[in-house]
Amino acid sequence: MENSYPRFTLGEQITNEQQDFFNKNGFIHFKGFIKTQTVSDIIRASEEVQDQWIEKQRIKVNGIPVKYGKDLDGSPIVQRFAFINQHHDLFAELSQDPRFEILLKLIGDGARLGTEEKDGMVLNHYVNGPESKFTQMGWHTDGLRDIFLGQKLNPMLNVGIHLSTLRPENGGLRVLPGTHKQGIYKMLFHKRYFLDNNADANELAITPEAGDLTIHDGRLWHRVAQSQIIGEESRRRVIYLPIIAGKYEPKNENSPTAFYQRFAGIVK
Ligand SMILES: O=C(O)CCC(=O)C(=O)O
Ligand SMILES: [Fe+2]
Repeated sequence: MENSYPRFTLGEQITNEQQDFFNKNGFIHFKGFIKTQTVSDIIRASEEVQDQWIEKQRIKVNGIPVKYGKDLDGSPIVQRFAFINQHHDLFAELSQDPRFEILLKLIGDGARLGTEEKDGMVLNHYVNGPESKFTQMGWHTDGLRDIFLGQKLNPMLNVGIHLSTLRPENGGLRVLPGTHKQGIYKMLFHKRYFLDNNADANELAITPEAGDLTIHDGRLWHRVAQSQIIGEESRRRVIYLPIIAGKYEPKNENSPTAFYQRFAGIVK
């Protein structure tokens, strides 16, 4: 498994070098987007939302199922929060960081942050312990859901804000660089969606420090590898926020749960 790739610094605008790297590889990694203190504040805020959702036994947010699991001590936790930006001021503020405007340019004109669309701002929390179920995610592209919904495949990028520092043995995001340019057939059939958890000889391990930001193209094949470490050191939290183009389709509490969301629930 390859693990060397450049880290960039986000400035006032995307440089030609950054744009070229992103166009060629379908992902890019920026160091130090948020400070250590902010990372801690965000984690604490997610625990506040978690307490409320557990208390209210919230099953869905805007039609998107809340994913529950067990922590190392057996206590209930939320492992996938959708639209977390609509449930805590800190996440709402994070989604309004003006630096996202710079990132929108990666996709071209007419792009926006999907704060009210798709799954909004998502927070994933993985932990590898005796009762864990949500420890990995099989190979997939994020854009497939548009095809499932019978829609045109609109340009889509996924911005990741990483809240945990990872080494390759911690598992985490694995990408197949360049696969965003392989056309619709490969996008549909390159691997078995969500069922294939095997390492690929060409995969690259994304190894962020807490506070780093990554972006991947919606057509890029990727997976989440299971941590080889068990226990507290396996804990991993990451936020995703989509950059989208095309028709504006906000969701609300009456939004239906789509078929692909049950399919996408195949995670172990
Ligand atoms: O947890 C991650 O880093 C990636 C998750 C992911 O690929 C997804 O939710 O679509
Ligand atoms: Fe994904």
